[in-house]
Order: sequence, then C-alpha cells, then structure tokens
Amino acid sequence: MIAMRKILLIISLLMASLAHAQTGGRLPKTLILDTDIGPDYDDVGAMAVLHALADKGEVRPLAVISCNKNEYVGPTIEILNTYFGRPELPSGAPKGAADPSFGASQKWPEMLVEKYPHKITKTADLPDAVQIYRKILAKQPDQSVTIVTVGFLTNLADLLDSKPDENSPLSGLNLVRKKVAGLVSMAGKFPAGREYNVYVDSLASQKVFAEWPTEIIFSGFEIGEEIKTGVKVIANERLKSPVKDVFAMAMAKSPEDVNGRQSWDQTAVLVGVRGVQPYFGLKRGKMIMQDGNNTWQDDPMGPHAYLTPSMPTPQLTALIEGLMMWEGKK
Ligand SMILES: [Ca+2]
Repeated sequence: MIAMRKILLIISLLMASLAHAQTGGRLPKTLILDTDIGPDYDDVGAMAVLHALADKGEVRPLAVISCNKNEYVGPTIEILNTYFGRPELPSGAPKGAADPSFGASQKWPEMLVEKYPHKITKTADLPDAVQIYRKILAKQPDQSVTIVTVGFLTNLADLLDSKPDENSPLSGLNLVRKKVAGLVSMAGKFPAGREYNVYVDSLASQKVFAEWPTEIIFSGFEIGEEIKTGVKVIANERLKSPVKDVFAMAMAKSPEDVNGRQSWDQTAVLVGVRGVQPYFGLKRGKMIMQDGNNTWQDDPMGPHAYLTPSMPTPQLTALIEGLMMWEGKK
C-alpha cells in the first residue's frame, strides 16, 4: 500500500514537472517569423499557428518580418497581428532593388486590405528588415532567439552581411552566432529537388545555408505537401477570422485545393515553437545547393537536419488545423 502511494506520488511529481517543462517553467521561447505572405496562403495559416501558440504561453513572438517587397505584404502582416491582438509586433521588409516581389494570384491580400483596418498602406513603408533584426537580436539574451523562415532567405543573407551599427558592435554573422538559438526553415526538397523558397533568391539561399552559424532544421516540400488544411476552417460556422476569409477565397479560386491547401509553413512554425518530436523525426547532414536546386549529404555531425515523417498525417493535420481556427484572446 505504501509502495503504491510512493509510486503514485512519483507519477504525480513527474507529471507536474512535465507540465512545468511544457510551459517553460521559465519564460517562453522567443521567435522571429520571416514570411513572404502572398504568393501562397499557407503563410496565413502559419501566422495563425504562431499566435495560437503565443496565446497558450508557449512562445513570445518578437517580430513578423517580410522577405517579399510586394506592397500587400506589410498590410497583410499588420492585419493578422492586429486580429490576434498583437498590433504592436515589429515588422520590416527587404530594401534591395532586386529583392523578390510576388503577389497572390487569387487576390486574397487585396480582399483583406479592403475588409480589415490597418495603418500600414504598403510594404515599402516598413523599416529595413535587417535593421529590425539587428535591433531586436542585440537586446535579447545570448543564444535565445529562434528564427523561422517560411519564405525566401533574402533577409537572413543580408543580416549575415550586415556591419556593426548603433544597435550592436558585432557583425551580422557574429550577432547571429551570439543571439540565435537556431533556425527552422521551410525550404528545399529532400533528399534532393528544386523548391520555391530556395530558388526565388538562390544566391541568398546559398549564402545562408553555407554560412549560417547555428543549426538549421529544414521542413522540406515533401513534409507539408501531405498535410492538407482549410476544409474544416472554412466549414467552421462559428469562426469569423481573416484566416477563414483567406482560405475561403483562395480555396474557391484554386480547384486543386478542394481537399485543403498544403501546410508547408505551418510545420516550420510548429517545430520552431514546440521542437521536432513527437511530430517528426530528423535526418542530419548538410544541404548542398547549386543553381537553385538542392541535394543532401548525410553526416551525423552535419550542421543541418531535415524533418522526416513520424506522427500519422491525419493526427498532425487535425492538430495544425485546430490551431489555425484559433480566435484570439478577445
Ligand atoms: Ca511562404
């Protein structure tokens, strides 16, 4: 009997410490999201997942930054941040003349801008993304910030190249080395292929994948491809949200998405916040790039890893789609 009580006590202590670990037991991890939100609408789902997990106390977003110069991106980010109760989140955008600029073929950002209040009228009004990165990173504890990219690597390449300034006496490379805990990137196809986020700004991708001084975890094309979300979001009658509005409009205009849109970007945010397990496995090695294509070299000591399937797809789909229906803490 006493032995049984002891076992029960140990179990309850273990469960308490697990709960403690899940909520951090300390401050939640901090995260910067870098998105091209526009050409595809899984970014909208990814922002919903980020805000849902933030409301649950699992992460503190530091910024949502654009890697896309298209003029609807700035307002779109602000509209989503505002809907989820974080209008003050810093943002930024790339400033290079040749940096990527891509809009949405289904014109859903135009719909958002028409329907929802916002102050930023165009992406060009946002400050320089590299300055925002430097300003934020300089103020954070060492090796504490997770960066998640769900678009082009444009800003991160520029960040690595950045010089000491009023924010920090460190070069971009050393600032990242000092402050960043890790990078999760929806990019590439594994073990080899050609993927949009990589080839659009292939010079930036090549630089980041070769020089980035922390671990990079890739969520490859093949991971999000299997996870189709949106049908339940748009069928949810109680839900009124810009996320639902976007999926309703974009899915209606995309016959190939009749069973839901692939959830590439949501997987990167999920892993950035909660870690790899129990959702995925990891294959460690090194990503090799050439002409916008990637291949892979297995290496147990390599600086990169790509996600492999683990949790059954229906379970993972339900989890991600549930987070996408988060209504915010109103
Ligand atoms: Ca994206």
